[in-house]
Amino acid sequence: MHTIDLRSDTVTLPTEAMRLAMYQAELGDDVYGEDPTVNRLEQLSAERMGKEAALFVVSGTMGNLVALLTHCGRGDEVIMGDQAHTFIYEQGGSSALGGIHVHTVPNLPDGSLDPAQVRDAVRSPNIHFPFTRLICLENTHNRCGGAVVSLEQMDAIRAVAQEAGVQLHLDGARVFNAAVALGVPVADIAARVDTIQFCLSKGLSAPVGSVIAGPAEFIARARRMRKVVGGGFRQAGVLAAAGIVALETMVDRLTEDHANAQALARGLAEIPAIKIDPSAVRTNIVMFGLSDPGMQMSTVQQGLADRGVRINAADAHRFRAVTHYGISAEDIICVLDAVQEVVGA
Ligand code: TLP
Repeated sequence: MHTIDLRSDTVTLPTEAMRLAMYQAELGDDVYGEDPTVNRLEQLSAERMGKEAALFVVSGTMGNLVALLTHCGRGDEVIMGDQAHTFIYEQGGSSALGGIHVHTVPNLPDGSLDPAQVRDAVRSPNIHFPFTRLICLENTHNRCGGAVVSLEQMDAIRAVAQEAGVQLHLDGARVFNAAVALGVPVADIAARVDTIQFCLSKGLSAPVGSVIAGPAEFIARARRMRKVVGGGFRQAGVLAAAGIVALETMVDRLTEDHANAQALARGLAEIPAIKIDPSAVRTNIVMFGLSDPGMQMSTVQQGLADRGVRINAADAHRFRAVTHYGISAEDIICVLDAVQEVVGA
């Protein structure tokens, strides 16, 4: 049976061109700064982001952790959305390993933060309070259904950060999806923040890796932080090679994933047992629920799995389906047939 795996865009496999580039990659010891392929990926990433420098890391989680550890010392505070991936899905790593105090403000359903609430959350100088050092945004926003935070919404938070003398970091795990959806160069998004973390291993289909980009002085300190969390990864050019192919060849095709997500959302909206707002689907993530509260999500998930369709539950009320390289328009038709069969039964 052909499996249609919509659990995440992290399940993407490297392309032929990536495998070839990995095989042929020129390598060296990256801890000595001598892996030419890693150096090329870092330079290309910095250029694409419009930043001075960049650092290759193992994962998005490591990228956010290293960025937060570099921005904040023990007892410093970071403000982020209460639906942020960094808050919910990264084991509280910045608190556990860095003693960083996380202060959340509610995410709005469109993935943005209310500038007034962020301004109120910034601490005034007072012996009772931690120092606010950093604000984090996420674009696209995972738990808000792949929502795209607009440049204007980012500018509003940037203004708050600048006024408060606080740095701004972006969890841009899917920032290329945001750029494609907004129709702007990714550097226009990165220009709104001091530092950014983006993933090569999601929609861009590289097997492993993320990149942090920012000022050269920040990246030099982040490189030390990456080492101390075990991220000095030697002949990493074998992975960076795939990342270069990802950046050079896999960005423009994200429009296909967005179109497939749209088709899935529109199709689901026609099934009475499914609860979905197709207009909320902007990129490659489709969140949907069940109209009948008596219907068990686990039963539906299993029914789909039995038909070769894999999806995850985002929470107790919503499924998440993610389109990606390897999911075709025909697959979407099969998924809709399977959903119809399972929930219509
Ligand atoms: N998200 C994964 C899971 O961890 C939930 C997924 O399947 O979506 N920031 C954002 C916004 C992310 O969505 C993710 C991964 C990360 C950071 C962490 O990246 P990795 O998995 O590379 O550590």
